[in-house]
Amino acid sequence: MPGTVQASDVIHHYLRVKKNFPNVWCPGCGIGIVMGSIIRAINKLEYRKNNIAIVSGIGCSSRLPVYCDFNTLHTTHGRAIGFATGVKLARPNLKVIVVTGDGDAMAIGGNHFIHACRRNIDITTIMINNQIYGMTGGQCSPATPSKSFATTAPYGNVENNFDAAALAKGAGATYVARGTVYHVQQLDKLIIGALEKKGFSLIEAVSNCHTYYGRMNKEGDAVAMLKWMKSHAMPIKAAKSLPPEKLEGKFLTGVLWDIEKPEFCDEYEKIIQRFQKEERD
Ligand SMILES: Cc1ncc(C[n+]2csc(CCOP(=O)(O)OP(=O)(O)O)c2C)c(N)n1
Ligand code: SF4
Repeated sequence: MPGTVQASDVIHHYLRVKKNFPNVWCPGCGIGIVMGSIIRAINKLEYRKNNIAIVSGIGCSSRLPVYCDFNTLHTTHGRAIGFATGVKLARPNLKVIVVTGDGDAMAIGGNHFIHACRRNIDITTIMINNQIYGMTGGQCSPATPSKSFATTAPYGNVENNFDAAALAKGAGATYVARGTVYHVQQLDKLIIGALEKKGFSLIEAVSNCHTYYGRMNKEGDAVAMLKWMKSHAMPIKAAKSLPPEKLEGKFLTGVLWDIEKPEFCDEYEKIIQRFQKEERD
């Protein structure tokens, strides 16, 4: 059923309520908030459910598509973008969305991630960044800040973390944005922007894993971690007019990068058309 669904019907229309609930997430986990944002964005854009494919790897974040009533693929750890690339090439008319964790996307799946950016294939990747491996018990990921604690870093992380959004921009993505699970209305808008963009888009959704990251780093419960997001996120537009000292310790949110570039499936189709024409002539 296309069209905007009444707010009271959204949960039954878009979620596999009877089949897959209750969910596996800890009470207060931010992943459910991201799921709400994705659903509201899809509802607002009036996409038909059957025209959407959501693909994920393995992790707490990657459980998200399991609960959603679209075409869904819950694949192997780190391989979501690889599977999604296959889906997009076989069915270019589908709106393909990847939901992944910072470990799934940046560690084991890092290579798939950078090359999907480089190709500029029309996939929206929503990377839920909770700064840790949640599902397997709180090990370090490439997003775990240096000096912070994890089960694999009981004396503090000695590695440097990197910025997934900056990596996506450098690797060739055309739309890169960052939001948080505290700033829900902004997150909805960023996801709408990403879905409307033709090309590879990344949304980094900063989320809380209070069960592991919060507890090990004495950042408190879900509410305390949400308050931290509120006080440390800085909209990129506001940041432009502020001196560096006011930006100390803050992270930028909003649309960080938005450019136009030829898209991979379109370019690939041109090659197919060219060879088919040559065969006919
Ligand atoms: C090939 C392979 N290696 C490792 C694992 C174990 N594993 C499952 S989920 C996960 C980490 C998930 O972390 P992240 O992607 O950050 O998601 P989160 O659980 O934090 O949402 C790991 C290492 C696996 N399932 N398969
Ligand atoms: S372990 Fe962390 S990421 Fe996983 S459901 Fe619990 S709070 Fe969320």
